[in-house]
Amino acid sequence: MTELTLTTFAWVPEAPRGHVRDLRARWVLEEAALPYRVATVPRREEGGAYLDHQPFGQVPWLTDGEVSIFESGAILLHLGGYSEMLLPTEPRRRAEATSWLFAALNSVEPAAMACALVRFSGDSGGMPGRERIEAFLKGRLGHMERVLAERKWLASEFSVADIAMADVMRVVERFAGGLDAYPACRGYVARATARPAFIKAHADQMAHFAAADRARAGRPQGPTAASTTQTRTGELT
Ligand SMILES: N[C@@H](CCC(=O)N[C@@H](CS)C(=O)NCC(=O)O)C(=O)O
Repeated sequence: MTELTLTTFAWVPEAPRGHVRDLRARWVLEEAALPYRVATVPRREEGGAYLDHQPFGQVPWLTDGEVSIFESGAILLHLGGYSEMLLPTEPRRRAEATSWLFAALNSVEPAAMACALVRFSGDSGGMPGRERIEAFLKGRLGHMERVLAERKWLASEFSVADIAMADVMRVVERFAGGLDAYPACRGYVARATARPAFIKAHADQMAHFAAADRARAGRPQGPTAASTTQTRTGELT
């Protein structure tokens, strides 16, 4: 097997910790028990090498030997290929998993992000379009509530679709109004995030940024390139 390297930011402020999208990649890597290392880029780096891997200057991206993949959904699909459970090969089951994966990223995440952005903007209620944006998210969550009231996972078994959907719903819970009105969605997030792979992935991301805080505290000024790497054991080197 070739070496898997996941690249994320060297450091981010407190607020997004636990939600930086490398979490989705860490989660699938842990579910599939794949060894990997973590590499970092500074948050605002500009220039060829970075943009060659992630054309929007974002994280995460993954390299699998010579293959470089950006977009968390594409990373989930790529790594799901290493696990029959996470991305089944039987056509009907695969279609279920891929449909729900795209639903998470294409039908629910845009509404969640729009709502979170409105709230981050500090708007106290007067922003034009706010009600529409909130209604958009409510509509999507209403449909997800109906679906999740009747099933444990989106496809027959836990799959890459659940990693994406549960992570999107975590954003709703924390940054976009919460899930009080959606008990089935809330229960689904609780089920997904109780999985040992999520717990490990989340702890590793938090430890990664805590280590970056310590490194910064020992330096006179802000973020610069770091070459932190991290193994599945969570050790920083
Ligand atoms: N659609 C992308 C979104 C990636 C994304 O938004 N990454 C954030 C971190 S979670 C980022 O890099 N933000 C900095 C920026 O957009 O400049 C994916 O799912 O991978």
